[in-house]
Amino acid sequence: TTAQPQVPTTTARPTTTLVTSVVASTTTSSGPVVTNPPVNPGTCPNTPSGLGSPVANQLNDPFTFHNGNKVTSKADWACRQREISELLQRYELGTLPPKPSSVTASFSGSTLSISVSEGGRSISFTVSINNRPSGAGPHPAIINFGTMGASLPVPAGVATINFNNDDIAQQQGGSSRGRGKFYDLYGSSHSAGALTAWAWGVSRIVDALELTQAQTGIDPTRLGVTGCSRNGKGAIVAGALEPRIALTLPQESGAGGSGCWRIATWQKNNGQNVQDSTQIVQENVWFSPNFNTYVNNVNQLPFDHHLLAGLIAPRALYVMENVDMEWLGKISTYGCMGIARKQWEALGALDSFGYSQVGGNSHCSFPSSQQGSELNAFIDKFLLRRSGGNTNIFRSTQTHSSFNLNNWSPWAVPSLN
Ligand code: MCU
Repeated sequence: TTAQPQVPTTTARPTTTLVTSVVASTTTSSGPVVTNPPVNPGTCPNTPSGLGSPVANQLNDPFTFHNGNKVTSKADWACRQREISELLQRYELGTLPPKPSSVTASFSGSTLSISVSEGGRSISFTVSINNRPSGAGPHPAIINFGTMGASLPVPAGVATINFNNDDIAQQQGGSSRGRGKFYDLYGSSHSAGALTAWAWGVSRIVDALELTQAQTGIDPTRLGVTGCSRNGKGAIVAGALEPRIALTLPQESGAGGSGCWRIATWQKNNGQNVQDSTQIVQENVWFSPNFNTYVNNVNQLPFDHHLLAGLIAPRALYVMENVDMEWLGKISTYGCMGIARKQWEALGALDSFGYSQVGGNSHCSFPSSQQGSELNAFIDKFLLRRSGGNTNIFRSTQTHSSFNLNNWSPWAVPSLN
């Protein structure tokens, strides 16, 4: 039988989180460098086993540990993020393996080849790096889920890296469970769902970019990640699980991405045709099989996807949603991200958070109303590191008057230092 590594998140979080929170850029440009707060693992409380008390008609308090202690500082917040990651992996996403014992890379033409070995097994995969800006660089890049190119407009000055995520973990319905290069390496019964396997793949791309910086001219500290729809779910999970991603850009990710399970269930109970947890695990293999136990009663979960997003805070997140797509859970993503935003508020980092929900465009065709003052503002500030442009964005073209953000988040928002 295949041994399944069960590595606690506490060892899986790369040491790259051990950097200062918000510091001025040392490069020629003037925009901010925003990273996660420092982690001192020895000071983090142990996470009790078990689910804890159910949470109904509201979203879980980001600022209370699973053991009941309050989050009162940025150091506490870093510990709480480790805990949330561990809980998400345990009950929903499956285990994210730590960095493998060997990762090597080479770059030729536009192809970055990545080889990974662990426990006597090896895999290799390639990504293509396109639209590399001229000039010495180093240049920022956006990792795009899928081989077709980004479904949002990437401005000049930013390279695109096309990641064939289906090659790492398939998403062809139930029968594709455990198929793909991640499972060739870790075994077909590994607990990770496709979203976690893809995040692992993104981490290996970042490893490879760190190794080949002189050849590619890509700056591994200025990476974005994007994808639309199912691949948007992949983008937000990659941004959450990989702290070396500077800018996370999920497009129309909907349920299982920027939506919250509890709010989708509430919408469905109100007669709306939204994707919920019970349906999503039957449609595809995005989540761990462990999640199946909880999909009929999501109130048991010690998290929801506002806390998945909060793993990114205070790094930059710009969420794009489509108000015309009921299935994606338009109230769910609005409510989930409206409440997620309070984590950036607590960290004094609202300039790193955007949520924008507009309509008039078909699914995954990017609307121009989100381009100039929103997407470009985020890319300018966090990838091109230019100052200027408002990136404190929370808007929808619809008024979701049936949903009260504050009633669903009755807990206090501390000011963390
Ligand atoms: C929004 O993402 C998914 C959605 O979860 C599925 O239910 C639907 O079938 O496909 C969407 C998608 O990926 O569209 C390309």
